[in-house]
Amino acid sequence: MFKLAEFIVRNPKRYNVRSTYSMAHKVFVYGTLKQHEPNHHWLTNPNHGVARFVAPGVTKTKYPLIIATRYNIPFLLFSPGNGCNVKGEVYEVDDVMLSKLDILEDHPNYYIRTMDDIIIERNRSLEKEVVCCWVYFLMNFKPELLNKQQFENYSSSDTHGLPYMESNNESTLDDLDEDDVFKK
Ligand code: PCA
Repeated sequence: MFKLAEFIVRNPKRYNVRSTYSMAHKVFVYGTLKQHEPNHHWLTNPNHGVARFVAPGVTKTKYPLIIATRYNIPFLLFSPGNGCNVKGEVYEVDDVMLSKLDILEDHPNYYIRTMDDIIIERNRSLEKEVVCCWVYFLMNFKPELLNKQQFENYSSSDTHGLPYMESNNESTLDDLDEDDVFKK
């Protein structure tokens, strides 16, 4: 039964259905999940459910986007008003994909997934729209992280020289100690 439902969701035109329920979540990604970045394959893996690119987006509120830990992981620090209006990409995802992303981001132990306003331009029409999306933030972080270099648009291979390090674990965060980034 589940397999049939999944097939219908993946082939909505054939069955003349709109899969609005299962694609109910919008996620804004700003780090390794973006196109051409090291974890983008999580969004395209058919075993992870469904993700559909909606548009490039930018956070309505400014936040510090930093790179930290020995694995050079990008983090959006929950410090509204500091940093930049951060650039990223908005995706619509189904329940299965959202649960897979939560595993990668170790939500709610490491990143915390929170709703936030994202500004997008649809169909290059230049008309801006604000959409509410899930975003993976670091909360309760060490204040020293605010002294790190802050970015507007993350890329692992940028001139900062801090490329993201993969780990053998499903989530790289499994290899880290919590006190690497969190307040004691
Ligand atoms: N992955 C998530 C959060 C940070 C990261 O590397 C993202 O791309 O939005």
